[in-house]
Amino acid sequence: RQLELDLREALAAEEFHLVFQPQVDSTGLKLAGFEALVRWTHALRGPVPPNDFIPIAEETGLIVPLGRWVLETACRQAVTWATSVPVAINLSPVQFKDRQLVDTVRQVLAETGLAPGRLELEITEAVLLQNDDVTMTMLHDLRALGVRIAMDDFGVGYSSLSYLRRFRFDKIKIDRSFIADLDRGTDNAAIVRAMAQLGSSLGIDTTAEGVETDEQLAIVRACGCTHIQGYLVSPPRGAMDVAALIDRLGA
Ligand code: G
Ligand code: G
Ligand code: MN
Ligand code: NA
Repeated sequence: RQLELDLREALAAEEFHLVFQPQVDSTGLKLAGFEALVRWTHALRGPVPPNDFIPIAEETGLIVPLGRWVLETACRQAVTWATSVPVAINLSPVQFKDRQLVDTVRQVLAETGLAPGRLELEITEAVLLQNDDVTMTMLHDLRALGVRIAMDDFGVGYSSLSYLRRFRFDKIKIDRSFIADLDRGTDNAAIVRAMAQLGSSLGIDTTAEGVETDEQLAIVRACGCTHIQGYLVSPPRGAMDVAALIDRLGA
């Protein structure tokens, strides 16, 4: 497939860049971190959505070098920021098939000088679905490096609750489908409240993803979500705009 061939060359051609979306605490709306998201601008096709190329990168294994580039670039940019909030990156389940993953993270932290506590790794339930000892050992080894581990897209998988039992996450990110549905009926608020209470009982933060309106903000705050992320605060922005976001949101 053409996209696969192009993907192979895109890394060398520097066609990727990162955008950063702020995460803020739900009461003061003060900066609490940034999530880095990869973007691909194809020389001929223009922007290619991650939902189109990430699956191909996963099928072909290209997600391993691409993921390393994301990690390196996010860390290198985060050390230049005038804030000490963490930067979060997304890790694909396929990256856990790479036995070098832990070493790569250790190396990149050493090379860039980013404090390990400022790196957050977002994983989805698909990682834990590979319920094998190797994956669990890798998660514990990553944690031992001092990085933070967040459960992304929480609530939409098969057995979210059992995964919380298997690994002590630093953060739960409530999938944005729950937030989008808040305007439609009170059951959805009850579910978000239950997830926030779960986080609170476990002593971990809960981030409501995809908050777009003041009404949604009011509801997730009342539900007890500790943090929010979404277009209401800011869409993901290029590296050049991060300084302005830090100024606007404090840190
Ligand atoms: O940024 P956007 O909403 O278009 O991202 C679409 C999907 O692509 C999301 O599920 C997001 O987690 C994923 N994604 C974005 N950047 C990365 C990345 O660097 N690595 C991986 N594995 N997934 C990413
Ligand atoms: O799967 P993950 O949570 O990593 O995906 C994050 C994606 O969600 C990013 O691609 C980002 O562009 C998108 N996103 C962030 N905030 C909002 C929002 O408020 N509304 C919508 N629809 N998408 C959002
Ligand atoms: Mn994410
Ligand atoms: Na998510």
